[in-house]
Amino acid sequence: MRAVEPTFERTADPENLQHIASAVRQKIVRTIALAGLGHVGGDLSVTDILTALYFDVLDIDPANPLKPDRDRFILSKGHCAAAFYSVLSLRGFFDPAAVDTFMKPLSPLNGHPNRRKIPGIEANTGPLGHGLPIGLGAAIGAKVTGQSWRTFVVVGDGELQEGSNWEAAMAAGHRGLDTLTVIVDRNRFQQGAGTEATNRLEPLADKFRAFGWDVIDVDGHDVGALRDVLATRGSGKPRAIIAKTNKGRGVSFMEDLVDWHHKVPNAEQVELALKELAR
Ligand SMILES: Cc1ncc(C[n+]2csc(CCOP(=O)(O)OP(=O)(O)O)c2C)c(N)n1
Ligand SMILES: [Mg+2]
Repeated sequence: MRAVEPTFERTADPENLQHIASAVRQKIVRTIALAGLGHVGGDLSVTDILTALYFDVLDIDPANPLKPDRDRFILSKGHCAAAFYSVLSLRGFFDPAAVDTFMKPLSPLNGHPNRRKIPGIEANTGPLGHGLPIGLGAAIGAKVTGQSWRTFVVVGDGELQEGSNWEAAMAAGHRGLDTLTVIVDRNRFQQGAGTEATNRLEPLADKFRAFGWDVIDVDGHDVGALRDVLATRGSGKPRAIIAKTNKGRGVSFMEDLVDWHHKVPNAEQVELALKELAR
């Protein structure tokens, strides 16, 4: 029988956060290898963002996932469910061992997150382009009821080619929703190619600014910098954090290679990846 997997407490210490991110990455690689399916490239690019949010920034309680004044988090790039489940379980929302059932028949841990099946999930995502509109609704709800909890949405960069994002961005700017933060996982790749070759996003910061948003650039793998920027609140405007990341971050033979969007590592590659990630 396998040893009980440790979970981690909330921490503001960047070194601790880095240690947790490394554990999350190892769990992602093991999970995807076991399932024989998944989106390892985007999972490894979003890991530090999720770690900063779940292990420090978000006002949440794993023992009471629906506490009314919780911060709301939406992983709009729902194909990165293996990263989300790894983080939620290591934060204590459910047993980390359950992640071994990812995508197995009858498992609640589906390929895309489902709020009816897993505690801590706010919105069902997977079809790209819906997380920001849902987050907009949450932030409007907070504003009209005079509540101060925050809403965070993580979107993929390729995902921003969906027009629904820009309708939501326009409405959020118009309403000055300063409790709303979108984090763009700017890994420069989508499913089969680079974003700029497919449907150019740049100048991305200027686009958000034109819609009435504040924009902050950050190294999306500097977990301490991420926590610092995410912990501060905006004033009068919604915030877009453009997090510069690498698809496949942390595994030398996956980094910045679009093939690893949803390729699955073989046994030898898993061993090598885990060795690199444990450093
Ligand atoms: C509406 C919609 N179209 C297509 C897909 C299939 N799909 C899944 S992931 C993906 C690429 C997403 O790229 P990006 O948003 O950059 O995500 P990341 O690089 O972080 O994996 C696509 C096209 C989808 N999930 N939803
Ligand atoms: Mg991308």
